[in-house]
This record gives sequence, structure tokens and C-alpha cells, in this order.
Amino acid sequence: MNGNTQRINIGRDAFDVEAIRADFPALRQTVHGRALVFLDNAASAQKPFRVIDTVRQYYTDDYANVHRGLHYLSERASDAFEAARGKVRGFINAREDCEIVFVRGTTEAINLVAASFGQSHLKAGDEILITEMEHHSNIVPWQLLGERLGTVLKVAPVNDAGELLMDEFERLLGPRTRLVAVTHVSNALGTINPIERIIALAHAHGARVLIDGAQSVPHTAVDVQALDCDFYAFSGHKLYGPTGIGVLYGKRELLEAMPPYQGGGEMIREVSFTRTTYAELPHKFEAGTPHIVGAIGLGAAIDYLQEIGLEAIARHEDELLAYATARLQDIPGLRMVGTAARKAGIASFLLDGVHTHDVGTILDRHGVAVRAGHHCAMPLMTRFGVSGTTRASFALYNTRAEIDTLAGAIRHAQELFGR
Ligand code: 7TS
Repeated sequence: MNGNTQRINIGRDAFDVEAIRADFPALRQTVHGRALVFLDNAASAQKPFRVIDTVRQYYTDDYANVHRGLHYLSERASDAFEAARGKVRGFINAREDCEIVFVRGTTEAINLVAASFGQSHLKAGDEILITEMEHHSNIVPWQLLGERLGTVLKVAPVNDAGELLMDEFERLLGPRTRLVAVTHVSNALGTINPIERIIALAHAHGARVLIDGAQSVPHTAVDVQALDCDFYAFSGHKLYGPTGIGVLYGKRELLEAMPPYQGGGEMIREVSFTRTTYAELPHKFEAGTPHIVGAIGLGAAIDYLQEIGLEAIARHEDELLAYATARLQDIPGLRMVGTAARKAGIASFLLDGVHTHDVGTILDRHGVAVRAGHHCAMPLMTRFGVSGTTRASFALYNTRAEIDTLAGAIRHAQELFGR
């Protein structure tokens, strides 16, 4: 791979999936003697040369700590780090760069809001409304907060298709609801939630809204100003960027009214043993040396996606999902879990008489990487009366031929288990 750097073909007219695949070196390998078919993208996506090269270049030539020394390299690193923040701002159309807080990922973003917004804006008896389809990252922080503050967690149910029951959601919004925390796209089912309506309803009740965007930003353009959400959280590693970097967007006036999440370097203005004052946004929330190169790599991932176009990516993935749904539903003994009318590129399924982990293992022998299990959404699995599912999740580099391989491998699993 060294010196074999490929650049994407900017300005492709049609969506050229083979050219895109060539941008992702990991996709060239074989697994158990078969071409890798990577369908575990909801867990984490592979990285294009653009990201790999950017990270390599910054560690090689431009590396220094940010916002500290006045020396040349530190200034260069600081500029690149802040430029990455600007790219994220543009990507989700936030109003100001200072509304973009770099964190480790979606999980840390939500924990930051729970700790900081929770401490400053919530008290015992206040209600936080989530849904039955949340990832554990959007459940457990609210439970921890409840243990500390006595806040109450309310949960809006889903129907058998895995769609949020909006009547129930509305009924659960009440005078004590202070925060609504909802996933944009379900990682286990693929359901796209009607977040525009959710945000409008929550605001009409005086509640703030946090959107968990971990599964949405890779697949759809997001405009936080148009949405008018108060917080939006996502992870870099699902967006073809590095691990260990993520984003919390928050409206400026809210972030300003919230206390720091962690204390340390970078987040202060002045420190004495009796009193410390804090830095301006967003640094108030970025204690310690940040994941400098992670942020810069995330900026490169955003550049890459924007050159291809989020709309073109969404079209490609919608087409893949439709094809996969048709192919899988054709398999006798296979049941889809999550059949919402609006879905992003996730196909969760069960096979009669074959344990999900066995399905995952046999698919792996065919070179097909999927996730099998509860997908960090145990309450949702309980709602569907299952312990887990097998999940294929699609990315911009997947193809119909790969879905054919998936379908063939599923049939092989059935044969092995005598179905
Ligand atoms: N929220 C959603 C909706 C997610 O899908 C995930 C990760 C998270 C939060 C947490 O993100 P992190 O980057 O902080 O870990 N989801 C998955 C998954 O579906 N399989 O592995 C991780």
C-alpha cells in the first residue's frame, strides 16, 4: 500500500462504485480464501486513502500539540485542527465553529450532555424521553443521571415494524419532560425516525432535543439549523474517519449555559488554587490534548464524502437496501426484523433453526463480515422477543454482487443446519 496511493476521481458523473472501492485498500483483501465482503459498516466503516494518507502525513510532517507553543509546527497543527472543526461545521451546517465540540465519539457526546446539561438544567422528577430503539449509549447515561439526580426515564414504544409509535411518543411528552434524546437512525433495525416532527413536538412542550446521529451522518445530509435540534452527536469512525474522534454539536447559547464536562488543560482561562475561569467555546468542553490527528482525519473523510455527494451516496445505499431486502425475503425461513417504511441501509434478520452467532460464523467463512448479536440494543431485542439478530449494514462501497454473495452464504448456513 505504501506509495500506492490512489486518489478519488473527482467529478464522476454517475456513481462509480468500482472507482470508490479502489479508494478503500482494506476491500482488496481475501478472508478465508474468499474476497472480503464487508457488511459490518454500522459498527465501523473502512477508511479511504484520503483519510489514511492525511493521518500519515500529519504524523510524518506536521505533528505537534495544538493551541500551545508559538512554534511553527504547533501553529500548523492548530490551523489544521481548527480547519477540521470548520469542515464539520459545514458538513452539518451548524451556524458557528464554536458549536462543534470534539469528543471521542457518540458515546462520549451523550455522556457529556448527560453530565453537563444534566447538572445545570435538570433536577429530581424531571423527565427524559427516549425510545425503545435506542443504542445503550443513549440509555445508560440517562440511567446514571437518574441515579445521581432522581430524573425519570420515559420510553416511547415501537410497533412490530420497528417504527416509533408517534401517538405514544406524543402522549409521553408532558410538562416535566425536559429532554428528548432520540436516535436519528436505529442501528439494529435501520428505521429512520421522523426527527423533524419529534423536534417540533418536543420544543412545543419546552423540552430540549438531543439527536443521536451515529447511524445517520454516513448515509444522509444533515442540517442542524434546519432541524433546529439542540444537540446532535456522531462518531468519526462510522463516517469513514478515524476511531477515537467524534462530535457533539450544541446550540451556542446552550453550550454557554452548561458547565465544563472535564477539567484540565485547554479548557481554562485562568487557574488559581481558589478560583478557575474557563475558556471560550468550544475549548471549555475540550479538556486535555485532543485527538488532533483524529479530527484532521475526520476532516479528510468529510472532504471525501462531499466530493462524492451525500445525495448520490444515499441513492446508492437505498438501492442496495431495496435489492438486499428483495433477495433476503426470497429465502424461505428468513425473517426480517425491522420493516419500517423509512429505512437506512441496514438489514437485520433471523434464520429459522439457526442461531444468529452460527449464521455470523458461517458467513465469515464465506468472507462476509456481519454483526450477530444484540447490537447494543438489548431492550429493543427484548421488545421483539429475540436475543439478537444477524445484521448486514451497507456502505457507499458495497455492491449488488456482494449482496448475492451474502444470500448464497445464508443458504449455505441453512443447508449446514439441515433447513
Ligand atoms: N448510537 C448509535 C445509534 C450507534 O449505532 C452507536 C454505535 C453508538 C451510539 C455508539 O457509538 P460509539 O462510536 O460511541 O461507539 N453502534 C454500533 C453498532 O451498531 N455496532 O457496533 C457499534
